[in-house]
Amino acid sequence: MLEPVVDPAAGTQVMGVVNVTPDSFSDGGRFLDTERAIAHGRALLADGADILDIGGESTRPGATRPLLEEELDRVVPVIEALAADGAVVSVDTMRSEVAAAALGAGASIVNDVSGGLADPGILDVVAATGATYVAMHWRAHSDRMQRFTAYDVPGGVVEGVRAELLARVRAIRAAGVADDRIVLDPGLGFAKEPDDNWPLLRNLDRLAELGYPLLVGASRKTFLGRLLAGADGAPRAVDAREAAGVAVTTLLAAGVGGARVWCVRVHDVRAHRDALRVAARWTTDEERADR
Ligand code: PMM
Repeated sequence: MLEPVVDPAAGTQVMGVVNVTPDSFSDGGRFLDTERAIAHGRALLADGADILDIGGESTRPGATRPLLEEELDRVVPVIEALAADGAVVSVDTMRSEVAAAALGAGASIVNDVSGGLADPGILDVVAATGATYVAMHWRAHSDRMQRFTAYDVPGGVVEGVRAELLARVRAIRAAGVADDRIVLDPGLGFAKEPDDNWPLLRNLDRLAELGYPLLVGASRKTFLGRLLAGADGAPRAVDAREAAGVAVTTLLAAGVGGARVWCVRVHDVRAHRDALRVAARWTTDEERADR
């Protein structure tokens, strides 16, 4: 059985994103994609990542799903190499077969953006192995999730997400996953209008009340692109949203959402790590040692 990954006493963890998806600028095939992803993971470790999140399925709005075999071919060799380097590895998948293969290859966390809704068998894999399980709030696959952005309940999106996550917690526990292996995630950008993400960030305490550590993925998301839209209304480009994501991390670390966040899932690890260092130093009384 795997040991739990979450140390409640540790500071905010940084999860670096390693997307293993085909590079449209290269015709080098699978080998180059694999090598590039491994090199990227090593660079994120050097930048201070605590965890590497390795995924072979894009979940950006509108994305279509890869075949199972494609997803396995993408992630397993990358996980093997980075786990052999000693990295704490998370697999970003909704499929039980991929979760099982990833755990066999050295991963210790299953990051399931569907919270067990896409393939309920994934919960049995997690329970049998003792893996840590990140359950994100989700309503539908990415090619149609933006049709499901209505939260017609008292309290709106915050209470809607809370209730739906609580239902997932019940299913996850019923499958035999231990409480100290469960992490919850509000699922920023998934079946949410851009303006829905802000109340979720502002009211993270409502999700923390469920009693599990929280993971938040704001990095490079559309809602930040919309916030930073130019005068013509066009959203800021994906690769120019990092500073806004770092601001989110800083505010989370300062507890502005009313809750401590266990982990942030980010692309530019060094920038977010720096922000967390500032926040930690700000709140630690080491004045004497400095003089
Ligand atoms: N976002 C994406 C993918 N995986 N996993 C978790 N737990 N939380 C997220 O917010 C999340 C995720 C999509 O973002 P990307 O396309 O930039 O990786």
